[in-house]
Amino acid sequence: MTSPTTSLTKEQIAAFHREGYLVLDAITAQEEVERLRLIYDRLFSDKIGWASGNQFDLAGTDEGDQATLPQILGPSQYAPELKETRYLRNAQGMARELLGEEMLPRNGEHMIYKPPGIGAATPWHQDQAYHDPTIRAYGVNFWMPLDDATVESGCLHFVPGSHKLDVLPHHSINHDPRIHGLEVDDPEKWASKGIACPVPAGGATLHAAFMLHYAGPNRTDQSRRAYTLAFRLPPDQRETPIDNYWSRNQQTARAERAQQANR
Ligand SMILES: O=C(O)CCC(=O)C(=O)O
Repeated sequence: MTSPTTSLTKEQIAAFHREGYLVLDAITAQEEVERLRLIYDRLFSDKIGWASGNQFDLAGTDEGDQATLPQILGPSQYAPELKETRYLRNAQGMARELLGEEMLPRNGEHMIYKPPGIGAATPWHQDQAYHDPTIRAYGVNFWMPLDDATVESGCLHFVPGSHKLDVLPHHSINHDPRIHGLEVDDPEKWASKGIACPVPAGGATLHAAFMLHYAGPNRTDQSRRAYTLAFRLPPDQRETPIDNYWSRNQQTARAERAQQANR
């Protein structure tokens, strides 16, 4: 069995900065993957975080019973044991190797689940399209599947070098402002340049903050569970904010629940 990677080689660091992504066979131990699957399944089956808008359907309007792309933001606030994982320790160390000592101590995290047979595609997008349009925040996302991620089950695809682009225009999935998930405009242009990155359970892909990426639908009868950790450098203020009309125009049930919860 492959041992977990705890640090990156010089070649991997150079490849990350050149291409914008890396693939690792193992970032944590299989025993931890097994423990994480139990926590993950509980969070989704109990709809933890739904009332506060932290759990929602990334590809839908939250109206039906069955979400096709459920996502949880900040899962460790509901399962504090997630703050003590080997995955987090290893990712933190490698993120520091990539970003340097300036890296912010607090990391972001989310989980995206593609249920067997019905898990929807995560369209081509840049993570920065979701974020504050007044700043430029460089960083790295670690994406660890808890099941072997294949092209058929929804592994990530990247466009090499696209992390050097600024934020491109995006729109809500299906051009429906009730849907939280974003898609870059003209996705076909990028799809033809995408490289699929299958990765075993407990392995990881790493991608830079502006990277164009995609994950296909889950066409298998197995779950595709994935857990993302995000590390950032202190942001630069932009002279001119991005016009992120795609987020301003959204009216999602998730945002409505978050507002209610904060009242
Ligand atoms: O898990 C997925 O389907 C997409 C993940 C992703 O886009 C991310 O974590 O940045």
